[in-house]
Amino acid sequence: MERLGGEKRTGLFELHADAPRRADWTVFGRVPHTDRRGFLKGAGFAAMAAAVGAAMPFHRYMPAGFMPEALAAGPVGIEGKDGLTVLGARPLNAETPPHLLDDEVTPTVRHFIRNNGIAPKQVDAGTWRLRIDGLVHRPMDLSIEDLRRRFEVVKRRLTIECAGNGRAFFEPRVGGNQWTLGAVACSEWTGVRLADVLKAVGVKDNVVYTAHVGADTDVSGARGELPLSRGVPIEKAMEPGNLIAFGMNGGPLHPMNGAPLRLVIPGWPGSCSQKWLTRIWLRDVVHDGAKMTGSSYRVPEYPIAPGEMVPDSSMAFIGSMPVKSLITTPGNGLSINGRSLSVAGHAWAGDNEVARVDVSTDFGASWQRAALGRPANGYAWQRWSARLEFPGQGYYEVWARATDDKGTSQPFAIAWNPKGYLNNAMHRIFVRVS
Ligand SMILES: Nc1nc2c(c(=O)[nH]1)N[C@H]1C(S)=C(S)[C@@H](COP(=O)(O)O)O[C@H]1N2
Ligand SMILES: [Mo]
Repeated sequence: MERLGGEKRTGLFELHADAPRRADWTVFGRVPHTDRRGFLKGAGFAAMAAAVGAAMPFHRYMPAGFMPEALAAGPVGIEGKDGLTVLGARPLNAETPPHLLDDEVTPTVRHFIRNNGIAPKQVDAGTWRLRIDGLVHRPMDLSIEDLRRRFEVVKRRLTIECAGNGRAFFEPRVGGNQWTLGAVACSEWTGVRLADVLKAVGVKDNVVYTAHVGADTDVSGARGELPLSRGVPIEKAMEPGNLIAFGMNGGPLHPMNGAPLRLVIPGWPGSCSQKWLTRIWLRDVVHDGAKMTGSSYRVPEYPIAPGEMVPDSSMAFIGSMPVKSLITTPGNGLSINGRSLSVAGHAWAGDNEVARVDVSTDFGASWQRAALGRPANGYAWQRWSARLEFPGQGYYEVWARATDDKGTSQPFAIAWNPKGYLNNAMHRIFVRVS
């Protein structure tokens, strides 16, 4: 099996990911003096058969520049991950099908991956350094051991959701990773409080924003270009829920989830939680790093029609993520014989808490209140469950709707916005009863 994410990504797949046209020529040959692909034969034929797992009887009908589906999605696994759907290989992005997110604490193998660039190849937790500088009284350069020794080490279950989760359901379609439902996770993180470290360095009075720097590199390979560098207002940074994390679910961080050190800033877009963290810079202006400016992580200030464009000046910054829930049991499309069914899932609400979850089996005509657990700690998602009774056989949909403690509920339909953020429409699954 070809693998991504470790150092085992080799052969034709890697070539396809890095240089699709060159991969094409390698396999198919190249029509002399042109950029056109030749025909699959000889060594190319054998290489393709090896890569897709069988000889290809109809290879001569394959369109030019065509990547076999088997290479695009099929036999690609990610080292240390299980069951994730790969949306893209370079940068690597992969989400988790909802029924695999049923655990109260998301196992590391199921935690989604959202990379804007290329992860650092060699990381060493022993020599890793974190610099905290800018407008501080005592700049610091800390090893992970320093963090452990100097600050209280805590364990917290923290929900991270990508702001683009649900983008795939936008109509009209918008560019970017086509996340469906699974760019969310609640792992148990071990680390130190960001606030404790900021207090130790002494944040100056004129600081308004943090700026986060990681060790990943731009896909173009351009040196010094950060694929992502976000920050948060200093008030948000000082909240005790934020961690500088070096542990994940009792083990190390997965290489694609930011090993050996990352921020976890729960409740806000996942992009605030810088992976492969090397520097926190304290600034007296709103940070203007990669994906902080223009329309990035912004939604229109006023309601717009789907497809309508908005000037950047009328786009508002996203802070807290909206209330949302997932049905993780059962999976979509179950057939049952009885008349009743247990359903369960999680709900979360950005900086807020979830106050209630309701479920419907009649397309929202009536609702039944689900049992809802308290969060294990602030910013952990909350478990909900319900027992459903169906009146007779047929096709049903189960809808789940969470409401936060401010009284805001999930909408039926998507509030369309140009960048495809914040889709917290209700999750629906179908069930056939016979
Ligand atoms: N250095 C770095 N940190 C990053 C990113 C990145 O591309 N580079 N992606 C961000 C985004 S957009 C999200 S949603 C979260 C996802 O965290 P995960 O990949 O561990 O699930 O990481 C954030 N931290
Ligand atoms: Mo994200």
